[in-house]
Amino acid sequence: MSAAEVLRDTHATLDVARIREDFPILRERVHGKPLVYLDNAATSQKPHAVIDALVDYYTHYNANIHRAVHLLSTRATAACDTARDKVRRFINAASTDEVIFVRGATEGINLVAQTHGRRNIGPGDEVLISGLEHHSNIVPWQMLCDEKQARLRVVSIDDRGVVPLNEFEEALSERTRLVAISHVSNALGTVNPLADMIQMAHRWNVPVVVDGAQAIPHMRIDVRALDADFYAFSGHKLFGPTGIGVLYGKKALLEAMPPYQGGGDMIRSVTFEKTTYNDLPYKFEAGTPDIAGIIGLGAAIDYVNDVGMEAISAYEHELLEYATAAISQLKGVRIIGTAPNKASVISFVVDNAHPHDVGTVLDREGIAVRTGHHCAQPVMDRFEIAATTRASLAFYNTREEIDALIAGIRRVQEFFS
Ligand code: C6P
Repeated sequence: MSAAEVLRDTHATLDVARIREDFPILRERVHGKPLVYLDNAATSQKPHAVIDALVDYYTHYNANIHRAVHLLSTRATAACDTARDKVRRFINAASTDEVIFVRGATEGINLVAQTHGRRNIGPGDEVLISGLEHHSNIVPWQMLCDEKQARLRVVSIDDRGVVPLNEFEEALSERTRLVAISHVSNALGTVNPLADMIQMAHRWNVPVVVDGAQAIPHMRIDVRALDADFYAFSGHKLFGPTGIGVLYGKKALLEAMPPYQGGGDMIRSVTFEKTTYNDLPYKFEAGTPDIAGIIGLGAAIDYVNDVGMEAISAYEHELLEYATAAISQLKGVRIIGTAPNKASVISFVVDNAHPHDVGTVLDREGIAVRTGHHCAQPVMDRFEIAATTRASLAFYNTREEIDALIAGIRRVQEFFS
């Protein structure tokens, strides 16, 4: 089905009024106004299905996993196994061995840096990133490069917030040992042409780590179609709980990597002389995992599957276009990040008003946006600004909420004129 067809279909299938009833928080009032939640890139709201899954676990079968034969423990273990398979199917991984539970995208990227990175990167080698990256996909590589006397090489973005593909290709060389790239920028919303980038890197036999934190809630991810070597994301941006995330890795790469942390569950046997490690995926999951988080993430995936990812993408695309057109018409407001392919994020600056003040005025109107550098300071530097106001969308947002945002921005302008 073409995007246009999906879009037409969406109006019939994506019943946003009905969907909103699944999210109890959307009925909250803020400063006496109905909540307009446009901070979904920071964290998304949770449907009843996720909240109920957490309550159900803690109420009926709270127990540690992989450690006991009693009924509660076997039930909790089975629920985590089921959730891991839900993740596998959601991202189309070949095996559950390739799905590592971590705390979030940040921990997933650090895991790769500290294991694969420390083993494979040496003096003079290069790690290639882009100018779009979140601090989580910069600092771990900086730390690694400092330790190994390697070089962190950056492909700059253009005035629209696009990573020029030719410059990306030219930056690859026999010195490149790893590429780390975001799928979608959290500060600008740019969607990178990931499949092309991965192909280019693979021509040099360079593995690619994808920061998928901002892509996973908005588009169908197929790690095998992308041929991604690693793909990290956070559950809380996917309508699941905080504290749980996923690192996908190709099995051969994960098998060749040393463990990240030592402790319970990641071992097969321990003596004071020698420890042998567990099989994948447990080799990378030391200690009691976030059991409730894993179960909640599984429930979030079921929920998203029920709504339908294609319908979500099409609806959000339409909403983003509506919001972009409306904001573009406001005099004295400049959108930062005008890539032709964007997802869910609109960053903007308002003349004569600091983004924090914009955020504060909008908050008084019940509108939640994020203001600041969005943990992407180099992106702000590139545009020679300190901060932006960022509205970020989810499939439960509506055109009426965008209208409320526009009215809120007008109020900001009145305030600071
Ligand atoms: N961005 C935002 O408001 P964690 O904190 O591990 O769940 O996700 C980190 C992360 C990594 N990469 C990208 C592209 C991200 O957007 C984020 C989180 C939030 O934009 C909080 S800073």
